[in-house]
Amino acid sequence: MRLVREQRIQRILKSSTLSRERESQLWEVLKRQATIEGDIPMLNYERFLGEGSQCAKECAALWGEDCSLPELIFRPSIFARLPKDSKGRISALDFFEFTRRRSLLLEMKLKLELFDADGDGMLTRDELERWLVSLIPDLPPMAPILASQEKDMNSGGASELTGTGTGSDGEKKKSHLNLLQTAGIAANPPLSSFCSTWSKMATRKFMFFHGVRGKYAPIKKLLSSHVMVELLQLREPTEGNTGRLLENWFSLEKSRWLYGIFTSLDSDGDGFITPEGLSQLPFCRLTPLFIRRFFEVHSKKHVLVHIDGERSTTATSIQPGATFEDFIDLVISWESRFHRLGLGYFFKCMDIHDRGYLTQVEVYQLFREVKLMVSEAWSDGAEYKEEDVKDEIFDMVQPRDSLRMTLDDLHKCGAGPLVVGLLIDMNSFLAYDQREFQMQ
Ligand SMILES: [Ca+2]
Ligand SMILES: [Ca+2]
Repeated sequence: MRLVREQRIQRILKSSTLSRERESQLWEVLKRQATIEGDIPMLNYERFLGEGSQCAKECAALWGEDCSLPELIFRPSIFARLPKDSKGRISALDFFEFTRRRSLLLEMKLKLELFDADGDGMLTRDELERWLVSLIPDLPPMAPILASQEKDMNSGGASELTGTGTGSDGEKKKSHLNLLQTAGIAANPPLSSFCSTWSKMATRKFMFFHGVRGKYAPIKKLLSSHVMVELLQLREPTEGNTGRLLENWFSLEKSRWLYGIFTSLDSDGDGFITPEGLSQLPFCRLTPLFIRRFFEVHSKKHVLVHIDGERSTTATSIQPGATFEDFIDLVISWESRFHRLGLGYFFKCMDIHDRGYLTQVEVYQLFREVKLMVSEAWSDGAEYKEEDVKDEIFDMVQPRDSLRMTLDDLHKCGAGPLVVGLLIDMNSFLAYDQREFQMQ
């Protein structure tokens, strides 16, 4: 039964995919049917879908019989939706781009369905990971992974396993490797095996926004997600623009950069970051109060930590420990503070008494920690008054109840990301303060 379903999806996929060749044929048909205005091919409704028009028929012939795409795009409602010129015509290029996007979404839908083993419209974490790995050949910036895998195959196996070595350092690194592998993470992995870490990080982002009880993600939600838009950006040529790639969660550059941060913060290599490690994040300087709350709310695991004493004796202590997944969730939330879920992640930590709202006292307490950090770093923190900052924040948020700020208030006011930054991160506060200074 499952095999029949898979074969059916494969068949539709084959007839639906808009290959490069089909793309150029489609463009040729549209140009032929269009009226050229200046240099711009334009389509009027008669040419688009009117009686006797060949446009829809010729375009539909480019796809196979199993494909429903032509029926979905050659519709009066689609013509009505696209921008018009003064003569009521649409740009052939706009329609072409629209068709490409719809075609890509249909292709993604079918590919996701291929991994939905029980056909209930939901994917498990494992299925999502496998789907993401299957996309790698279609993502040009991921080419180095494929090239590295091919090189390893030709040389008869994984050529580099950084982390192995000789002597006690080598042993320590080996045990680190084992611990991380137990946790499903490859330590300092060679490019060829980074694939698994990449797909875990990629899956984490989809699950953060669309996971149901952290176990399943509905295909419908995945397809309409802003996370999918970000992933599909990797299908477009980037022309070596590393800066742009570093902004994309799914790029190799970004995932290796983040993985590098985790391994450097996990200085003893046990697969966990302690509160001290988290205070060394390179992209923000979190307050001790926030860090304590992070471990209380989002990461409740504890680890045994070895501390080298003054006389080279080794003491141990039990400390909170954040896993790679905890770290990744923190980064996803930090980058998604504009989104209600990202904001909610931080709100839970800032809500010190777990009451669902922040009073003026809590905002005061939170900012006092930022001020202390500024004082320690620059010895001029005293010039900032907790009362003033607290009032400024309540002015920005304008909560419905003037004495209690809820997540709803924070999300609706539009200043949520800024408020979170001002209350938990010294760098955000200093950047905001500097901006005000420059504007004076
Ligand atoms: Ca399923
Ligand atoms: Ca550690």
